[in-house]
Amino acid sequence: MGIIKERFKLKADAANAEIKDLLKEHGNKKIGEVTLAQIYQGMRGITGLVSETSLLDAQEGIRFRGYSIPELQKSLPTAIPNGEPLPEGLFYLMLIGELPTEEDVHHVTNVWQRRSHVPTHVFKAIDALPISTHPMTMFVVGVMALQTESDFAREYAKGISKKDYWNPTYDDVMDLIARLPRIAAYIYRRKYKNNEHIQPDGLLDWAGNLAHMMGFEDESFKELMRLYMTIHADHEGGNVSAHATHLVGSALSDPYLSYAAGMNGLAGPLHGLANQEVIKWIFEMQKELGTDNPSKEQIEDYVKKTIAAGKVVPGYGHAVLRKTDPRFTAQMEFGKKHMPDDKLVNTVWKIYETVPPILQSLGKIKNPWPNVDAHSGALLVHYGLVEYEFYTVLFAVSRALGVLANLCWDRALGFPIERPKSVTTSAVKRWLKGE
Ligand code: FAM
Repeated sequence: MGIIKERFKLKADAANAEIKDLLKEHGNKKIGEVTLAQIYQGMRGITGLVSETSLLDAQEGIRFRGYSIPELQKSLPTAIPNGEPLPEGLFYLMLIGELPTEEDVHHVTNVWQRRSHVPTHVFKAIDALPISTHPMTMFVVGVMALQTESDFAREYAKGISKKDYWNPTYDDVMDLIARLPRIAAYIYRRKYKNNEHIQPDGLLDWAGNLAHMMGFEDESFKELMRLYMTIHADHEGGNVSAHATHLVGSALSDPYLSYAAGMNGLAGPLHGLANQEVIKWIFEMQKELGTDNPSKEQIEDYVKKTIAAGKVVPGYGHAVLRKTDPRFTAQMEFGKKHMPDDKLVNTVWKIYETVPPILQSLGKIKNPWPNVDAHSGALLVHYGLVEYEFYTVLFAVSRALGVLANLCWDRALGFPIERPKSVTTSAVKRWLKGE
C-alpha cells in the first residue's frame, strides 16, 4: 500500500471510531430547525451534510482543515522560494487532515505524474464533438470516457465488501486527479490552438504541467495556476458541485461518474460558469462604452443598466459568504504583485469599489461583495488566456481536489445513500391545516 493511502486509512479508522462514539452519546441532539421558507428557498442555512475537508465562515471565508488561505500561503510548500502554494499540498491537507512536509508534497506530485496517462479513446471521444462545443461539455465527456478505467466499478462488479469501498475509491481519485490536466489542456489546444498538442513535462508539478501543456511557459503564469488550483479547490459541502459529487457518490456511482455529475453543476452560470460571465460582462461593457479604461461613473451606470435588465452582476453575491471573498483578495494581491498597471485588472478593482454600494441599495441582496469569480478572468487575460469559455474548465480541474478528497472520506466513513424527504405544496397546505 502506498504511504499516503496507508496514512489515510489510519486517519479514517480513527475518525470512524470517534464518530461512532460521538453519535452514540449525542446522536439525538438537535443541530437546527427548518422553516417552511427554507425548503422553498434552496435549503439555505439548513445544516444537513458532513464534509470534512473545509468549512466556510460567513465573515472570514473558507478554511481548509482549519487553515485560511493567507495561512496556507505561508505554510504550504511551494515550487519556487516565496512562491504560491503547491495544490498537491492542499490536497494532502484535505485528505489527511495535517499540513504536509516538502517530502509529502513531492510524493503526491510523483504519484500523480506516474498515474497521468490518458488512454487514446478519451481523446477520440472529445474529438467526436463539434469544435463549437462548450469546453465544459468536452471536459465532462472526457471524464465520462475515462470512466472505463474505474477500479471501483470493476471491484464492485466483482463483489467487494462494504468495508473496502474506500480502497478502489482512493485509487480512482488519485488516477482521475492525475489525468485531469492532460484532458483540460487537450481541450484548450484542440479548440483554440489548431489542435496542436504539447506533451507533459515529467519534471513539472501538477499545476505547472497544466500551464505547460496549455502552452504557457511564463513562470508567473505557472505561479498563477498554482494559486488558482489552490483557492478554487473546495468551499465546504453544500455548494452545487461538491454536493452533486457527494450525492451521486452516495449511490455508489464511482468517482468518475460522481465527479462528472458535480462538474455539470459547476458549468451553471450561477456557480462556476460565473468566471466566464464576469469577463464577458466586462468585455461587453468596454465595447458599449468604447473604452478599455472605464471611469467609476461609467461603471456605475453600466451596473445599474445590468440590474434594470433583470440580470445579475456576475461575480458578486454569495449564498453563504457575507464579506469580500478571501479568494478574491488573494487574487487581488497576486495582481498587485505581478501586474499592478494592467488596465483590465484595474477595471476589476474599480468595479470592486463601485458595485457593492449599488447592490446594497437594492435592499434584497444578502451579500453585495465579490466572490472568487469576480477576479480570476482578468489575471488569465493578462497572460493571453483570453478564451473565456475555457475558464470554468480550470475551476473544474481545481475543484476535483476538494470534491474527490471528500469522496474518499464519504466511502471511508461508510456514508449511506442520501435521500432527504420532499413534500408537495398540497401536503404543506394539509400540514398547515393540521390534517
Ligand atoms: N446581482 C444582482 N442581483 C443579485 C446578485 C447579483 N450579483 N446576487 C443576488 N442578487 C439578487 C438575487 O437574484 C435575489 O433576487 P430576487 O429575490 O429578485 O430573486 C436577491 O438578490 C437575493 O439573493 P441572495 O439571497 O442574496 O443570493 P442567493 O443566495 O440566492 O444567490 C448567488 C447567491 C451567488 C447565486 C447570487 O448572488 C448570484 O446570482 N450572483 C451572481 C452569479 C455569481 O457570481 N455566481 C458565482 C458564485 C460563486 F461563488 C461560485 O459558485 N463560484
